[in-house]
Amino acid sequence: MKLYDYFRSSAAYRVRIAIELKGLAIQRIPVHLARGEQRRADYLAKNPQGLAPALELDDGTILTQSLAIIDYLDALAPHPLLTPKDPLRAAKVRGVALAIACDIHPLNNRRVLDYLRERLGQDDSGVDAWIHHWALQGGLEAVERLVEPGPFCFGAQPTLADVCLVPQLFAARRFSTPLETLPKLLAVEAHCLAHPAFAAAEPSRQADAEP
Ligand SMILES: N[C@@H](CCC(=O)N[C@@H](CS)C(=O)NCC(=O)O)C(=O)O
Repeated sequence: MKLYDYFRSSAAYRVRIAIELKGLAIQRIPVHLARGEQRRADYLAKNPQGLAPALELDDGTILTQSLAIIDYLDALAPHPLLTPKDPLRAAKVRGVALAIACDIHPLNNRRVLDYLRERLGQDDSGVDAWIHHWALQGGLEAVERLVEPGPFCFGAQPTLADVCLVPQLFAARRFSTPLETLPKLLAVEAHCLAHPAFAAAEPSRQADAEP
């Protein structure tokens, strides 16, 4: 299998964490988002959304969307299972994962920020205000209230919620979003980053990493 990846992509980072937790050997193919490689015809033929990540299976089938890819990996390699079997726990874990992946992350995506700058004429301070507002209010500040006693988001084992949280906090730091209102999430993040699988998936540890 091949993962179309970019070291700084938080959606791809989610998949890298899942791969590392499950101990899978998957080749990484970097797609340089800052240089626009996601919009090249050869990549669009694989992922018509022009987004990273995408997972190419050995028979050439392409899977898109990080959470769909992680669900597939959970079915393929269920140890550890990232979405618990128990329906109530699964719904809670998905609630946090989807809050991050559907309601927070898309608003700080590259193409959205480019649109704010290039089409709506926002300067850096306007774009920063947008990023910080949507990351925190009704975003990570709500997630702070949804997580349960740790050390992970939902107890003693990592789940899809942690897999989504750690990359979103990485993105928040990259955008200099103030995080002091999120003590529980920062404690979960510290615990995750001490785990070898989370550490191996960190952007700075990837072969395509740049300063
Ligand atoms: N919902 C998608 C989001 C994918 C996504 O937005 N990826 C970003 C990087 S984190 C991307 O490729 N951005 C390129 C762009 O906006 O042009 C997923 O979970 O896979």
